[in-house]
Amino acid sequence: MLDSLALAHQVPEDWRAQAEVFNELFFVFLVVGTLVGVVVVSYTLYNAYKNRDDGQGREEFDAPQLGELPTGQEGGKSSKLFLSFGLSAIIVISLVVYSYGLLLYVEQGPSGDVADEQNMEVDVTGIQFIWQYEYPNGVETTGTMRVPRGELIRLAVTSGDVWHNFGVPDLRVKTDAIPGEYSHTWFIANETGSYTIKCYELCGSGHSDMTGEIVVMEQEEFDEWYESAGANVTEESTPTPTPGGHGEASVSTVGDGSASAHRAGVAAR
Ligand SMILES: [Cu+2]
Repeated sequence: MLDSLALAHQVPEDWRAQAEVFNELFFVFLVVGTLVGVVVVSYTLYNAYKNRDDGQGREEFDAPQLGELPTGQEGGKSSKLFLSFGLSAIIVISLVVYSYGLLLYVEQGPSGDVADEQNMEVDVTGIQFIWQYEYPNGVETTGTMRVPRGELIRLAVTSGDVWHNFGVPDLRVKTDAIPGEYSHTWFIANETGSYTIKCYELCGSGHSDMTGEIVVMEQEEFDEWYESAGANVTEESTPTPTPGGHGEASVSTVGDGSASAHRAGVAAR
């Protein structure tokens, strides 16, 4: 809760990290569950005390027999029944609607013009037993994914061999990595530092070593790294022109084009 206040100046107000959403869900369910529990247990104890056997016996009390439904003795019992069913229904339906709305947000991520422009999409590929990343400018890294703080990062996750599952517990991010398919997820890391990536699908003998790291950097620091890494890519991947004239690398062209398009939005902030 405090975190989200402190971060309000960095990202549009309706952008919330998945971790914040899940923390809120947990908090709301904890509070509502506790309140309902306290009311139910207190009311039960109160009635147990009020109707205790004090040796004086209430002769007019016509206790229901086994298999017989209580009819309501001193009136008002059926309205209590309706009240308790009604309240339960209201609480349960409200929770369902509320969590469904939040889970839709978790599925799709922040939307709107700002989110469409200010994001960076990283392709993630799981291969026995490493994680590889490809940035919009063509930079490819293995193991460590560098991202700027407070930025919307969209991930397109796939696999190069068997089923894997890309998960970052501290960012509450987890999605399948399946050959021939892309699973989409996203995250916003609001603090610099390092977050551990693990594989959550038993994928072979090296499964437990299939870890990686997300390094969250300050924007300027990231830009510096990104640009220098991008410059290397262009140099390295441009093949020496051959006499045949087919040497213009499509890799570097694609890299430059899509990279500047993506990064333009990010840099414009
Ligand atoms: Cu794996």
